[in-house]
Amino acid sequence: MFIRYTLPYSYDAMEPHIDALTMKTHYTKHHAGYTNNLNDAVAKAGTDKDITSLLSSLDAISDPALRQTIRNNGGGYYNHNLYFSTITPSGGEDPSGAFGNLLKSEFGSFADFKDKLSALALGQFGSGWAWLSADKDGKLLLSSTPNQDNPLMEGKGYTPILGIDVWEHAYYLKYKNLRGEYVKAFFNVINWDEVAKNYEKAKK
Ligand code: MN3
Repeated sequence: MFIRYTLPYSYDAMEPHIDALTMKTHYTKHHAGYTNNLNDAVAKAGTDKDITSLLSSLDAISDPALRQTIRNNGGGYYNHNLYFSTITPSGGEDPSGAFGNLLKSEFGSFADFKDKLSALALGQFGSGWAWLSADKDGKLLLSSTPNQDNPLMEGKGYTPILGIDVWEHAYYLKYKNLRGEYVKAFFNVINWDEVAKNYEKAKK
């Protein structure tokens, strides 16, 4: 049975960058919904794969409707575990250490990295995500996906290590149509220590 990531902070912890009602609704309604639907769907499919294997091998689910349900809700489950585990009330600093240096050497500067990831978040038409991912060799990739898709499903060996949720449910209560303001604010709550840990895990 898949269990949601347990929040180590309160719903109002990300104020003023992400408002408490959005956090609460996002976690207790949206994330809970994806998790429940995923658990129902894997019971029907009779699979006990872990979430990474499941999303990396969706083609193995023969029933097309069930495959789509697992894609949407398994993606939602995985993506939101990542989202909620890579934000912190004490964010806002540029990433330091080895991972900070890696971003600089890969993208020119942290500002350039931020511009590129933000552009993907803004350019994603409709609901979706912007991603920073890594492969087993430690190569980084920036991308975006629609719906609850993520780079695991693309089969190119990339694991997402940071995702910006640009579904309207992630920002509309506070930012309305101003997705750009939300994306800017999101950089104030990124937990770079966790992202760096995810990078190390992706390399294994
Ligand atoms: Mn969401």
